[in-house]
Amino acid sequence: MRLTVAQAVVQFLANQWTERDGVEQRTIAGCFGIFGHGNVAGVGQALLQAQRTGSADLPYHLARNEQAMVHAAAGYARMKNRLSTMACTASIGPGSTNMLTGAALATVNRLPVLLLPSDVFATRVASPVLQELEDPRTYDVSVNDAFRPLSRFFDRIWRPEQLSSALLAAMRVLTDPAETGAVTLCLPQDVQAEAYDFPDELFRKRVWHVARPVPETAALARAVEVIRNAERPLIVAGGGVTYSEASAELDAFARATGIPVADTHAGKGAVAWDHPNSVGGIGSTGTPVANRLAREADVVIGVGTRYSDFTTASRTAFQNPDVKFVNVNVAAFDAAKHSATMVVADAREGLAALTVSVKKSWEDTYTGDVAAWQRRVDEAYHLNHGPLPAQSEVIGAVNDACGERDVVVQAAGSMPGDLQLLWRARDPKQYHVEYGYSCMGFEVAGALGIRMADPSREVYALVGDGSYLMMSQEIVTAVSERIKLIIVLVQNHGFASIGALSESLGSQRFGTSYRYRGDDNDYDGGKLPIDLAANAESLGAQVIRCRTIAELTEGLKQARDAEKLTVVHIETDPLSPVPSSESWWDVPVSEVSTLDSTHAARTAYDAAKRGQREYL
Ligand SMILES: Cc1ncc(C[n+]2csc(CCOP(=O)(O)OP(=O)(O)O)c2C)c(N)n1
Ligand SMILES: [Mg+2]
Repeated sequence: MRLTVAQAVVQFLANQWTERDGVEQRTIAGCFGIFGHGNVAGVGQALLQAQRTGSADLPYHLARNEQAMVHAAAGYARMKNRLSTMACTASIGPGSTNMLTGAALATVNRLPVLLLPSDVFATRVASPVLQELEDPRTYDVSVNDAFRPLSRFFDRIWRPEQLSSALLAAMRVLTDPAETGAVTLCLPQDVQAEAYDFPDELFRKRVWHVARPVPETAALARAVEVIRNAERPLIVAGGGVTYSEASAELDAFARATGIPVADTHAGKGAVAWDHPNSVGGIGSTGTPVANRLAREADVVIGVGTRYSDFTTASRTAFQNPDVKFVNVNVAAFDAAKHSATMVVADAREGLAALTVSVKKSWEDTYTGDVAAWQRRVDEAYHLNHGPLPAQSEVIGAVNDACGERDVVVQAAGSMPGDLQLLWRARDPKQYHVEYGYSCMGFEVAGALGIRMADPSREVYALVGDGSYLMMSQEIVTAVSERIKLIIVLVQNHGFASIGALSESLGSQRFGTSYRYRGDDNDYDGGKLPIDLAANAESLGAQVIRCRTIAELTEGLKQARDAEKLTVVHIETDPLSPVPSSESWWDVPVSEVSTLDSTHAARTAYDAAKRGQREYL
């Protein structure tokens, strides 16, 4: 089949399918993009031809920022439990490097995205072309080499002959649950337009079976032995539980054994918040109940978790001197963490096979505490804080407004921590907090991808003013695509999160508020005359301005009933209180300083650091 390289890419992608548990879906459901001279006549022409002639089904979605379109693809992929994702085409130079942050986010979160950055001429006839980086030491480098460490598979298609094997490798990595992440195929702009006789077989329908690796019998026996002898076991449920759709198996295992289930950001909702064995989030932003159980645990059963520093409270969470880990994970890399007894397996298969016949009345050790904790959550939801409401009340109002299956989206600021602590998740796909890369600006773009992945669910993006100012332009994409989102814009004039962190580390909230520069050369000169609600309105959103929680509740109802994208704006008190996690996070404080505040923080830091340990 004589096609250009770009036409062949489009033709190929339209014929890729994933299959798990007998259900097939498109591996690449569509293509986000922004055109420039690097891709307009190559990939752009191929997408146009596919659309006009119906030769290939790969719908095109014009984004407003390349970083954001990768976030949208990542949100889409997470919502689809990594069984389907989107491709992203960008022009050469800045268009492509704008995708780097998105690539990192996808790879850190183990989410498949297919990136097609354009690249400089393979023939070099016109070098240096517009936006080409010149390296006097070699002509074999382009800005796209920056994707290498961020990608789980990276290739550059210098010649059409290289395309087939690269495409097949890309699909294998995207659909491998242990290896998946950003996959990058760089397409030089001249090669995109170059014709070649591709073999017909390249374009046949291909089905990529997404594996559910089963545990080795001997590994299971070792794991059962450790769990059987546990006195204070604790389950840590990570994102792998949700991706493998193992909620029923986790529920059965927890009920049968009575072992408490704590969750990470990616695992929240794997069992519902009011499940009899649920003890809420674990780690730096977890609940005091889960963190108390973690401190005492002698056996930690990590399922589908990569043990980030937030999960382990920077390795202070588990304080039992004899603590042992049993890790069920599809990736050996994660299963091996903390010298665990490794069960390398799909979470669902692993949990189903883990039959431990001991049941002690472990429930007695935590159900009372959980009930008391839930009363504290109720209080935080209804603080009556004033004059401006507290963020915890906003979270409560959104939690009340959310239907069982609706989705809340967040990524950075003070909200991920507050959500991990306070959110009551009822469905495995409800809590979409991107806390692997915690990337400001993910929220609106991610929400777009999430709603595209499942239009049957309302999507609530909680967006801080910092995140909003960094990247909110995908509101325009959503408006133009007629995709309804509910965006709750939380205005607190700067970084509540980093402000509080700064203060706790002796840095006095330096440089963390969005205010006028004042007399003492810091930003304490009063609120800025900015109106983010008006900004959102100008981008085509319907906007509801709320001053109180009662107004917010009403606004959220209206937003839910609305047909079009709605921004609900509320100002909150950045200093409002939240219950403590009774945990720690390692952020080093200056060892020497002429400031008393830093000195005091360093003393506290040194003391906390003594609780940090290796699990060997
Ligand atoms: C892209 C990016 N830059 C910087 C940071 C570091 N950071 C984490 S939270 C935060 C402030 C977020 O402000 P806002 O969205 O207003 O949330 P708030 O802290 O007020 O809740 C910053 C700068 C980040 N996570 N991501
Ligand atoms: Mg803020």
